[in-house]
Amino acid sequence: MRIDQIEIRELAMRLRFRFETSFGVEQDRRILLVRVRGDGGEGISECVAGEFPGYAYETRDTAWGVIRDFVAPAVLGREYHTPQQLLHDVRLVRGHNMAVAAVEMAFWDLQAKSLGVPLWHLLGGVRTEVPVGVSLGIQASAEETVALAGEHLEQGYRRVKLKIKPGWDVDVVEAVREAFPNADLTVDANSAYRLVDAATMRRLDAFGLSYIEQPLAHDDLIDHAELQRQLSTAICLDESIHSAEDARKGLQIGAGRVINVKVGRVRGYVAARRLHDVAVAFGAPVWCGGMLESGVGRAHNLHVSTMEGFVLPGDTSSASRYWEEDIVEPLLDAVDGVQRVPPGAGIGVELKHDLVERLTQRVETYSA
Ligand code: OSB
Ligand code: MG
Repeated sequence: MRIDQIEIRELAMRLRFRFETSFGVEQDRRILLVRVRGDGGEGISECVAGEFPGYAYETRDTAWGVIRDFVAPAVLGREYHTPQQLLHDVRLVRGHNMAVAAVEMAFWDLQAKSLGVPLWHLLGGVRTEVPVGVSLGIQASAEETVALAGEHLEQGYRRVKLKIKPGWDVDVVEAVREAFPNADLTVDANSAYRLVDAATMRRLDAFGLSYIEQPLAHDDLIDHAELQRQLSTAICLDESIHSAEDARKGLQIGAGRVINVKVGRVRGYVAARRLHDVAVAFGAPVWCGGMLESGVGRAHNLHVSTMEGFVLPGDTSSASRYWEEDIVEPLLDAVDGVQRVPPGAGIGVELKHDLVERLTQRVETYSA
């Protein structure tokens, strides 16, 4: 099909909670929606670049500029039968994976819709129900964290992930573990530690965590491998993995034993599926990470989670946790800790157009 038009739209949405991590605090979110039109149809995706470059160097503005100046000109007016052909035309754009992924993912949605099948069919998914966990930000006290973890376990979440940073780690994990001896618990440091902090990480071994997510630098594999040798708990890599090749190298040297897959971080579904296949070959479980998405990104996350190797609960919790009102129908809420993959064609959700218009801050359309 021929790519006729690309639209980028920025929405202002406000989270129902303040989300604090080792790299900052977020509550007001800017959501970038990308639409790709061709053959009379339309595909949509959400670009997961943040407002502040604290998780990755990309931001919503760099992503906007890269799509406008480099991705759109390379693909508009071109005829594609596969996403691989589209990716070939943007192969010289180094990095900026979240920007490239947004266009690639919208193309997959467009293709699935034109075939009248759910996106997960094209990905070769094997399940329509996805067990989910929850990612809890840094709270004001350990007591509040215990209470919040309890509420979410009560709601059926299959795993609770606690954000940690130096000074907010062993004590809070100990308190939550003591309150919930059998819960599936994990922590995520978002790169806040260095190898000299290995003693603190080793203390976490006492709490039976399923993994410690990205303890060390965002661009490191070597020190993670050294740390993993010193730990019994598995390390899960997030920020350090930008491709299937990164996953291969990380697993080969033992930098971790689990991988958090974010389709945007790795440049799209083609790369995510390749990464998934690498992880399966190494016997390493993967799971779908979250970036505080609206229903568009959340629906995409549910589709990728249908692939066989996604055996651990993802950060794909209920939309109504995040938003007073989400921008899509049907509402993507978990029931008893399980999200059903929306069964419609493509990503299976429809935009609430009036609400989207009201939330829109800017929109630009590029045509062939
Ligand atoms: O490290 O997984 C992360 C949110 C923003 C940036 C990075 C991360 C996160 C989360 C939240 O952990 C997951 C979610 O609920 O969407
Ligand atoms: Mg993470």
